Amino acid sequence: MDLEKLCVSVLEKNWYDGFTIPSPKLYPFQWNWDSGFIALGYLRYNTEHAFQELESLFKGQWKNGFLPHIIFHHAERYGEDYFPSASYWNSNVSDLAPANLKTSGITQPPVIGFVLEQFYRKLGKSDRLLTLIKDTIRFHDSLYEHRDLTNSGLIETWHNWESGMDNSPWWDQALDSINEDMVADIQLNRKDAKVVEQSNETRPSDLEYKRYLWLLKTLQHHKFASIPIDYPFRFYDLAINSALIASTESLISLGKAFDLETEKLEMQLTNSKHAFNEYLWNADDRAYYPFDIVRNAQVKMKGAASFLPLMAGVPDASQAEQLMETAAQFDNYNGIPSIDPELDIFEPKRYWRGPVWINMNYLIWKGLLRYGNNRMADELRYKTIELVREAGCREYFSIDQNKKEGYGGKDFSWTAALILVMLDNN
Ligand code: 2M8
Repeated sequence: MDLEKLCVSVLEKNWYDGFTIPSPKLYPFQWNWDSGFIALGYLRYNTEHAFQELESLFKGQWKNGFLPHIIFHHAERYGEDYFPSASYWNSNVSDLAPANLKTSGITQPPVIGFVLEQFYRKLGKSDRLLTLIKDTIRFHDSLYEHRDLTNSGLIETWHNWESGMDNSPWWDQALDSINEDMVADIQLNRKDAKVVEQSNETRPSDLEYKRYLWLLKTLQHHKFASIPIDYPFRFYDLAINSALIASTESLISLGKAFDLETEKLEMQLTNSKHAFNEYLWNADDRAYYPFDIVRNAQVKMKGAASFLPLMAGVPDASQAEQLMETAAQFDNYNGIPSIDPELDIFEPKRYWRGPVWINMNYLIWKGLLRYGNNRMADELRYKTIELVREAGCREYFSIDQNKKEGYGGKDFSWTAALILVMLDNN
């Protein structure tokens, strides 16, 4: 089938009465950053769906502006089809959670701001867009208010699921500190391992899942609003903070177009960019790394998210040049691997521990264009499109250029949506 038609058919198949599931059976609800990418795809051919996608997402917004990572639409019927389920999350431990809609209690990289700038460029002003802009500003305010505990200018990540890169080796040391005794009482009812082929090679292990649930339970005990003093998982994550900065920048230009007050956003942008370079840039390695707040150290492993600051305009010209040289080390792969293949912990098929992801390739492509590196950008775009043409709209892919195969979920929505964007070359 023609690639464009294939991508549209995946999005149509996954459209559920106002929102899009990331992948049939594996992810049967609405996910936060997935929806941002998916809306970009709809913007190419169905702008009504693009609006509805984000409007459905914001139905899950909490009273303090927080935007959770999963919205369990129709939980009464399907709530148990995913693990951890709507009832396991039990977001209503917080009075701030919506009364009539179940959600998770953590968030994901805030991509919506820069997605909305694309809405504006394509469709101009509208009341619907203005409502989404205001909702997104409330979301950002909630992050700065509740997740910047030390006034650093950066947002803290309290769960590996928040980063979107769930089992990245970046989090190993923090997660390993949750020992087997601590998770002894945690029961699993995993659905993912039953849905995905070769799940023992592709999905996280049971012990890893128990640790994720230990973090969930601890946050739940604190109503998802604070952390205990000895909480082991606190990071300045690259994806969350890059997305936040790019989105803040977009909200400033949108704010100006809609005559909104932008002074606070401008202050947030300046502080965050400054702090990003202070904490996350490694001049010796010419790369950005996540920062482990508990252990007060950068986690020195390169991976696709090391290059996301480009699309947020974080590096200055000299840093950008060095960073793009570092990225060139990965020229011979199907895109930028989620973790450096030279490292021992690299795993070719396991989820975020090595393979190529289309959202990362897309965001890095945007970053390369932003810094005028059209040659690298064009190559990455071409490779990404050809990979999906051969392997289909899978969740993620082999890094090996001689093996264009995909793994994990099938009919994966953000792969389909972002390929539509890349085919459009815009
Ligand atoms: C994956 O994460 C979920 C938990 O949020 C899971 O594994 O069950 C990640 O790849 C995440 O980035 C993505 O948003 C989600 C849905 O596609 O799946």
